[in-house]
Amino acid sequence: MIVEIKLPELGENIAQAQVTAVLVKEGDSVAKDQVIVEIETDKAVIEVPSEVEGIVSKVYISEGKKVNIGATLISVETSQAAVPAQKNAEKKQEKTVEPPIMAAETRVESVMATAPAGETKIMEMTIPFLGEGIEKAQITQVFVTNGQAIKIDQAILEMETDKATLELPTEYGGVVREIRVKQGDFASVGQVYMLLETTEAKRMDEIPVLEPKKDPVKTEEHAEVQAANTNAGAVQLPQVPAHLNPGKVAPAAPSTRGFARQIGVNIHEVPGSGPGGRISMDDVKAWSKALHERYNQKQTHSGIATGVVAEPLPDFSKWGEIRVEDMSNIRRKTAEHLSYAWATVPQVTQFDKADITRLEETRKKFSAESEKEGTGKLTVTAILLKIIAIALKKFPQFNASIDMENKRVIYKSYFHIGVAVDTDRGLIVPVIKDVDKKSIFELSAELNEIAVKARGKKISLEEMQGGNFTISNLGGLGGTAFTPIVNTPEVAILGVSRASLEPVAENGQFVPRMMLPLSMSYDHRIIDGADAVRFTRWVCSALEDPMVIAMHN
Ligand code: CAO
Repeated sequence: MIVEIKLPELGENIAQAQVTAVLVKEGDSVAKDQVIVEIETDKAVIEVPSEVEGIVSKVYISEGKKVNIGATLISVETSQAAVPAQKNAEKKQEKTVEPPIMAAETRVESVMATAPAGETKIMEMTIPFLGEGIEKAQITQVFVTNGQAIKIDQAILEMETDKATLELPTEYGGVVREIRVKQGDFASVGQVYMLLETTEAKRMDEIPVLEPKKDPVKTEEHAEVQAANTNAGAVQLPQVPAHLNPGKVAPAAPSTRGFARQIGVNIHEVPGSGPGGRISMDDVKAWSKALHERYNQKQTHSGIATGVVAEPLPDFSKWGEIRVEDMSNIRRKTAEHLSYAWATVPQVTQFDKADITRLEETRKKFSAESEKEGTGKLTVTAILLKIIAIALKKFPQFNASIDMENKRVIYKSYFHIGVAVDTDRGLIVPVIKDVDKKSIFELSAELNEIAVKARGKKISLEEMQGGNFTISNLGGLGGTAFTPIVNTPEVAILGVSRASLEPVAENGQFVPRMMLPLSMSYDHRIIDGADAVRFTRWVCSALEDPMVIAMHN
């Protein structure tokens, strides 16, 4: 018989929800409790399970559509006698005692409760794979204490790797028996951080479904990733599947999507091994590992020798008192990255000065409006973001990367710009995406937002990737000029120092003008000195006449 699966009650005042992923299609087998649809309300992403097992006979919804509570999502042809009357009664009773919102977390718990209860045992919880090339992380916070009851997906630790700060959720519920790390410790991947008393019930996304129908293409892709992991000699990274549309929500649990985001993996690129291409945590880890292996192989093949034998340090304590501290992960990564950039890129710095007297008048006028609108104060950095995006369009070799291994230049048609942010943990460079498509007000709001996030350790690895060019404005602090280091694999970086009033000769007389010093470092392998002058001059001309932005935008 046919059973219609409807959109359940989602909570008070929620009349409808948007479909973000349809995980089954007509003809698919579904198991009872298998997630069939993912929807989003203004409060949460919710997974809707099938109430019965059978074959999907019709799908009434599609991604992006809004559906009302009670609307039929799919119908399932089942051999069971529908949902037994007694079960219906139980369900009604459940509804009166359970909170109406069937959030992902609530569902996990309910699956745990109904999963075959195993014996209570003590499990050693280990630091999982944290991302490409990351072997250890510093524990910056421990959220739980001995004896505390915890739920699946609850954050246990906050850790700082050399790339980002991330929260480690538990994959099992239970009671914390022993916490083996403390704030400030460095913990290695694979190290036991907690003993957990648990019934070892399986996670929701690990519960096997009834004979899942596998998408043959995706299964092959997944096999390639697995092969890449085990065959270090011949790493073949699977092609990004063409049908994956980054605009859509990927078929993965919110916790899996969050994990991918935290370790800097684009979830849309990950081949899912589950039914209907559903992506598990293990799929994300396998994909990230394959990317890392390819990266390592490229480093070996490119034959770039950056290593210089380190001179041994003298014993400084011979000359006075000293204090020795481990480098933080961010400091270590910055040191490694900048050494690499300095040693491998033949870089030159072009200096110039822009007369921003007129721009300052305009900026101050609009800054008041911007603060009134709640988008924060408008600074020269936000205006420079816009100007640089236009300049990158005019000078494409500044919006490129060099592939020395294949002797190619990669030109990018998107305009993502990094902004160096000074934080108490060191330098962090979040990336503002699609700068060319945003207004200066929008850029100002985003700049304020990412600076706050970076300083509050809330920036994810994904938000620091994909930049084509970097702006480093030290002018808020002072200085007349500096030579920034190109942030590889980008090919240019703009350093900005403090604007000050200077006497400028005009019609035989000195007049006071507000001058902004610029220092643009560039990769001389792709950018010639004359191009550097043209680029920097163009940036100055755009700063000098605000109409230039309007004319070229
Ligand atoms: N000249 C003169 N004044 C400047 C200026 C400049 N180049 N740049 C900013 N200012 C002013 C601002 O207008 C603001 O003035 P008010 O307080 O009077 O409004 C003040 O300095 C502070 O600005 P800000 O720093 O808060 O804002 P911003 O948008 O200009 O910069 C950010 C944001 C994140 C780039 C900045 O805060 C920062 O962290 N800079 C350091 C970057 C860094 O460390 N680079 C080194 C990397 S190594 O190459």
